[in-house]
Amino acid sequence: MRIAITRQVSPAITACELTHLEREPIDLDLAIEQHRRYEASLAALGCDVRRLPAEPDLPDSVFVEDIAIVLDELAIVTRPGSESRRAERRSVAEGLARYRRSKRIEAPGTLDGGDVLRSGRTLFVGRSSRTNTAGIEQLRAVSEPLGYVVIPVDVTGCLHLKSAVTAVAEDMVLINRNWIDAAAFAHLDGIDVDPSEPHAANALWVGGTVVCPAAYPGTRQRMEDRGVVVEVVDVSELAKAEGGVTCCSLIFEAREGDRP
Ligand code: CIR
Repeated sequence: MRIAITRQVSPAITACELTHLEREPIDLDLAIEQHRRYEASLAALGCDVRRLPAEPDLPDSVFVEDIAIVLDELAIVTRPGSESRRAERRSVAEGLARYRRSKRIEAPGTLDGGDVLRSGRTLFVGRSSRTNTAGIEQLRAVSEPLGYVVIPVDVTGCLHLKSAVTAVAEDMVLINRNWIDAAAFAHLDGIDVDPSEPHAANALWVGGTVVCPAAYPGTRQRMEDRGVVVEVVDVSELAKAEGGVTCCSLIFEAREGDRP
């Protein structure tokens, strides 16, 4: 069974962290409705969607991806690079406890889940404004004994590694080469985003389908031309908070013995 951990949009989202975007008004009711439809898409793609308790006072708490890395063997609770997001950890750690044992990233390390892209047993990790070398080395120390290989990737033009590259099939990535050092992905098949849609590389591959924002029809066409099956969701309001489609869930396989 595939689990998708989510959390409802906080009414405080209007005070979210912003790094590369100018603040724009967010329609809260629409954001909540778009998030509900996003969850419905995940359910339709075979996920058992489980909502964490709401955190109404934490503006970015809908973006659960940044707070943990869930590997098959264990969960790693991150230490987000943005101090305002560190209080999100408690309830994420509690919510994951039934599925995995966990480790934590400790100071001085910082790591956002949005900087970790898993491809098989490889963990590409963005070195970004949110994730530092100490955080990457702690992730390496925890995961390499389990058989993972950690590959740091410099992120220059965007918030997280997964703002610029995501997996859309087993050996295929959707990529914006202008924002990262793309050399690490040279061995994988690549689909470049439509040049007029630089933010389109954040897509969510789940159950053989790629969930992609309605705002990027050119990139969607490029994927369909390559045989990728796409499901479109409108996440315009979450995008104003610098969030994409990977950010709003933690998706992993449940294992036998997990408590329901
Ligand atoms: C932040 O700046 O932390 C939030 N406003 C957006 C986080 C988006 N998360 C992600 O890309 N994984």
